[in-house]
Amino acid sequence: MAVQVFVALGANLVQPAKQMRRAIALICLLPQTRLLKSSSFYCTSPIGYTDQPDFTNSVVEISTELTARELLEALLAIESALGRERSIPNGPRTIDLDLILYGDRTIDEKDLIVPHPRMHERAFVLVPLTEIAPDIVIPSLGPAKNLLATITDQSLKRLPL
Ligand code: PH2
Ligand code: MG
Ligand code: MG
Repeated sequence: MAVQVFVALGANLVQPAKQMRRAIALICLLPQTRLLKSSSFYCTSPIGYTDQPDFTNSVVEISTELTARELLEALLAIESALGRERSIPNGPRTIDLDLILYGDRTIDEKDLIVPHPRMHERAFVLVPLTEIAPDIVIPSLGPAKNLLATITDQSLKRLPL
């Protein structure tokens, strides 16, 4: 059965917007998967480890028959194909693809926690998410819009298409 899934994209190295477009094109090629919606791209200040370039962030909605684990593996393979290296945790990257919501499921397994454990405190996820899914509810946490309203200190700018 197909499940509605949201994936958050982020990049801040080597032409970030180009990396994001490539990643979306590769997501479209995944088996048993259809792209439903793609948000605007946003320029966002780094959260956490701040000594790095601004990020480009977006969110896509897909419909997939892949399991959450299969999709996670596929997203990691796309990250590798686009040259992702993991040196500094939360540091600069050519592409980061995070499985943030898998239907209304809650998953807590090794390397696979859904909803993404920090998405509710990150405007760079919630703004593009509510752009394409204004009424989305995050399991156990409530409407994404209400969570976004509590975040006041994170700067982000929508990029022209
Ligand atoms: N990703 C992180 C840590 N900090 N900050 C912004 N603005 N955008 C990101 O995608 C991001 C971040 C870890 O994945
Ligand atoms: Mg991430
Ligand atoms: Mg990640």
